[in-house]
Amino acid sequence: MAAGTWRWRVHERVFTLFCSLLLATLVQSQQADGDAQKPLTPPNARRHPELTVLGYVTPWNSAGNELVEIYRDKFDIISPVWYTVHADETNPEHTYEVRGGPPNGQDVEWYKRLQQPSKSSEGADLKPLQIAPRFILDGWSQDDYHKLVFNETRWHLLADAIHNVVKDMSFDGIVFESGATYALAPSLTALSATLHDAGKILVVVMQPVRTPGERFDALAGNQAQMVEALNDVILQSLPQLALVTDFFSIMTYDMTGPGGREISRRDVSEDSKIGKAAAQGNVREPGPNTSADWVRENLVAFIEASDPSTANGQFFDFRPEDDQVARKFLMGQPLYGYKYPVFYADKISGKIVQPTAVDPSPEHAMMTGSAAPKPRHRAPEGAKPILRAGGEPITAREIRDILDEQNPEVFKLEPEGEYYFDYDSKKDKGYTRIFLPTPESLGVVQNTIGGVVEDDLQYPFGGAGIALWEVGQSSEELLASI
Ligand SMILES: *[C@@H]1O[C@H](CO)[C@@H](O)[C@H](O)[C@H]1NC(C)=O
Ligand SMILES: CC(=O)N[C@H]1CO[C@H](CO)[C@@H](O)[C@@H]1O
Repeated sequence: MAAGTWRWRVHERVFTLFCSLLLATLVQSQQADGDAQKPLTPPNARRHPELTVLGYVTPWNSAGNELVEIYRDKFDIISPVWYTVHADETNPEHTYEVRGGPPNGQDVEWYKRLQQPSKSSEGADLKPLQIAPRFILDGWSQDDYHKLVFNETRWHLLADAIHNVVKDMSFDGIVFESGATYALAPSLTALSATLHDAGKILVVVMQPVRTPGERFDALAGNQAQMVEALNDVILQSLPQLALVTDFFSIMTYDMTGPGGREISRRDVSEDSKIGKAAAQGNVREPGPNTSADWVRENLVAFIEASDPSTANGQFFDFRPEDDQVARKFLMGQPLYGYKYPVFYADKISGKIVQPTAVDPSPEHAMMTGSAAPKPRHRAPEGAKPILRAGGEPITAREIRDILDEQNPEVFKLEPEGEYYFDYDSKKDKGYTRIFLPTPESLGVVQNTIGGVVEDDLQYPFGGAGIALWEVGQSSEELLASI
């Protein structure tokens, strides 16, 4: 493997690691305070109390409800993914229809409990959480968007349709998502006014900007231009949206996504079969979910784009106080892993190569029978993993089960602090590579966000937090580390 990865056996040490990380955090915050008088940070305290934390919860990973209650002091805003908004042309009286809601009565009791102040098991006061369900525009055609954008009557119809639900259910606000939010600033201004008049908050979901960095060169001709054009479209809507939005939830997860990413041509020999296919963009490799650098680039891009004084050709009637626009950007962090079916190809010859057997490991060499460790393999030296099929998200609990069952070698990516491992899966008929979030990788991203926030002289619009997608896919270890 490349330098910067190290061999590490999770199975025996995973618990020790989590404990030592927690300990390291405690020691660090003590040192940073430089004040021996201060009491020890309790283990439940947030690592970054200055960052707003939003947690998404979905009906399809229902463990999220309970996890939110156990770790409720880790959150400020909870967004259950419950509502869809439809453009219903057949009924002119109700042009916009909201569907969905809490799946059952227990969900209603759950969110009402979270809206009340409470006490932790140690007797500490727990503040009420804000419940802001997600409303997503579902199945909208280009024509539906067009009609909304150019018709002020419809801005108010949409705002009222959503607000009626918020009012009836006593929510604290909403998270708004659509496929073309960058074009909806006027309509969102009306929605924001309606919600703010009622004391509710508006969180707006935004696509991240893609900054392929060194991989930019590898993108064929106008692909790079298209990425830049889309980035511009997203960022140009920011000055206006920033005036009416309480928070943005930036989708900085799925950096690599189900399709993997294009293999870097530098990594493979040009003359090989795989090199030629790579030159045409036909070979894809798995990649990490997110990276601190990418999150930082996004945060800085969004902060700078939302400053009205730097906005091109835009005119504003008023300039809000700086603190009104602070703490707006909640950077998405994945609480799930990603699972990619792979095979291995030699970087030089491009030939398919088989994994190297590494077991039994020396300390287990004498063990036999059912106690003996499973045979393990690692990616061969000088080979690259290539996607056999699309990747898919995998929950932290499923990852733990695979770790328990397979006892694979786990490798660390520097400097992200992200981990991955490969294993041979009978069910998936071949090798699978899994990228997994860890307390350490979450911590690296949060430190990065915290660092940008502290730099508020350079960025007067600075202010940020995190948006966790999503709590039901997470594990207790991950939530404890927030
Ligand atoms: C705007 O939308 C309303 C409600 O659907 C509709 O009655 C009206 O005709 C529309 N106005 C225009 C100019 O299309
Ligand atoms: C932004 C990015 O892609 N970061 C890391 C991705 O993963 C590779 C290894 O697969 C690292 O080398 C990069 O730093």
